[in-house]
Amino acid sequence: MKKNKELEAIKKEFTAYKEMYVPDGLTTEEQLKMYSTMVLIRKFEESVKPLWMANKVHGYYHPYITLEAIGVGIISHLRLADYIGSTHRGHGHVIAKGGDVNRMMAELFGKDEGYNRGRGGSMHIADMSVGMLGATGIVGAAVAPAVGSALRSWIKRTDDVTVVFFGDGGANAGSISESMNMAAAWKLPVVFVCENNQWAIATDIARVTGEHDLYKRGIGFGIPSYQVDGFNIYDMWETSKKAIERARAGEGPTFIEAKTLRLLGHHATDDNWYRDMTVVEKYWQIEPIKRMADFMLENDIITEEQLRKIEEEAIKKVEAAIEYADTQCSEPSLDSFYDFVYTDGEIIE
Ligand SMILES: Cc1ncc(C[n+]2csc(CCOP(=O)(O)OP(=O)(O)O)c2C)c(N)n1
Ligand SMILES: [Mg+2]
Repeated sequence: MKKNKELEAIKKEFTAYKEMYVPDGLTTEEQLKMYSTMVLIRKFEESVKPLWMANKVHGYYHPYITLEAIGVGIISHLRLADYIGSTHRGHGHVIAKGGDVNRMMAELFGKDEGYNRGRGGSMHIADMSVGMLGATGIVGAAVAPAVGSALRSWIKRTDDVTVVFFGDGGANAGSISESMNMAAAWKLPVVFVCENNQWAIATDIARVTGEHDLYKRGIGFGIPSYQVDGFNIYDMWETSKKAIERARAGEGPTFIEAKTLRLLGHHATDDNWYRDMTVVEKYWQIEPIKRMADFMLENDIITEEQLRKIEEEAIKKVEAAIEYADTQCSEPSLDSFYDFVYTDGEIIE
């Protein structure tokens, strides 16, 4: 009873809340695939904190936990030849685009077999073989290069699309407005995805932004703009479909504000001490994985047995990645300390 009351309260207060339904054109197979990817991201992320506490994983990391529906919902529309630009909270984006969890884990362990030969850590994972242009520790910095990627696509007359993610804090970077203006004027094939979790470290969006419905910024640039329930994968999938089709058809950019609420701390050791936790706790009821699982069970899209199997497979993959990074990979040698700091002067055409 208490639970239902809380849910009703969330529906009133979280204005982006939308009831779930299966959008036209979304197959059961695709739903299961998206669900499996969300679970893999969750298991990967859950494994990192204890590894960090055990001093196996080095450097900062920012979990994508409870944001899974956003990245997975849109990236599920992308082809291998499409591109994404990411944030400092990018593990989920890499996994959804088809990145290799073994190489990701090796990177977090600082090993030579990692994506950046152990030099970059969590915030710098890139994989051009799957169209992952890169995560970045500089907030908002992926957006202008992503518009550059879309410009490349226009110049070369290819039909690939670039999707770029940034947070509500990042949204205030001036370069994002400049990039949106240029993309709109030139009708570039890019989709702007603002992951509005309403917090930028310890700063509440209400303290730094007059207009909290961030999708309205896109409208100012003449870009079709939508606010999506970021906890609801079906809503994210349906809106993203329109956005990707529009970009691929050469009709220009779309702005998606995926509204959510950050439920964990900003990074590994941030315990959210500056927030009212009674507000935060109740939102776990609508976290995207449980919500999708409950919906699929209620609508006979999945069985309990299938759910269990998906979870077991994800855990196995993550355990194998940890085993790989911990026991089969090597520390970069000291001799290679200065490697990759400077180029050898070769000019890449
Ligand atoms: C240009 C720049 N300014 C400040 C920081 C420090 N910083 C790291 S994460 C962060 C907050 C980002 O908030 P948001 O964009 O909402 O993303 P979220 O962490 O909520 O996913 C800040 C200010 C940074 N990394 N880069
Ligand atoms: Mg934020």
